[in-house]
Amino acid sequence: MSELKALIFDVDGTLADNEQAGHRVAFNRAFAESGLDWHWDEALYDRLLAVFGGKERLRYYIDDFLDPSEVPPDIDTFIREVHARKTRWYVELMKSGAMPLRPGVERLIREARSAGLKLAIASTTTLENATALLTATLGPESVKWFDVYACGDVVPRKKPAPDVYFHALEELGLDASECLVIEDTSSGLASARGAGLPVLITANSTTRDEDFEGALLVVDQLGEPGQPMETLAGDSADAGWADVNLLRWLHSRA
Ligand code: XBP
Repeated sequence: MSELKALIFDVDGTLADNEQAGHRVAFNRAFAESGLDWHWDEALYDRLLAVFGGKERLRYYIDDFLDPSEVPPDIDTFIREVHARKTRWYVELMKSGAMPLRPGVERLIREARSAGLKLAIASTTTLENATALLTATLGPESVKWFDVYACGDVVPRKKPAPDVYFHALEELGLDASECLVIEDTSSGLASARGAGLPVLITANSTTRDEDFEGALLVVDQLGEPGQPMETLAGDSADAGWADVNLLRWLHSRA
């Protein structure tokens, strides 16, 4: 394995637990603003998370959960407009400071920067949403800490297709063997593995029972001194938290 030169982070569920408390809330506000009586509760949203991407998720809901008589006429325009409203609500929510980063995320990002590693984002969500989360949690300067943003519609096929990770690698100018990905879902894992990338999984309450075969290590969070992570699969060398040394060691074994 080559030397580790970059960390590529997924956003939703990996940096923050923002699907239910962020994206779902923003969708519901966009529905109300659009004069729709739709409401996605937590249980329904868990099912809708099977499809990645907000616009794709809306289409899935319309196709599979609505009666044909309820389907709006110009569906492409409808989805684009509702999703644009949802993005505005999501950014507002982030600005209100409602969304903390998961344990260990800020520490690891700062350590990686000090160690001279490049940082990248590879996410299904929009660039606006990714930078709104970073700005709200780490400050506006943090947006520049990331060398590459591979986000949203930059590639036509979203995760679990590998396209977004191929795109991130091209923009980084690095080989897959020089990077490590941090993801939270089996679809994200499949996407990164499809691009030949080694993956550390930081599972969350929604994803912890998914199949993470092929990940270097599966933990329940990145951990902090005083708030150790739990190893769910793989060898963490008894580390209590994921730091650059642990990531280098994992990477060398990939
Ligand atoms: C997670 C997602 C996203 C968000 C919605 O992506 O599936 O679709 O739920 O985001 P990732 P948008 O794990 O790759 O960050 O509405 O902006 O598409």
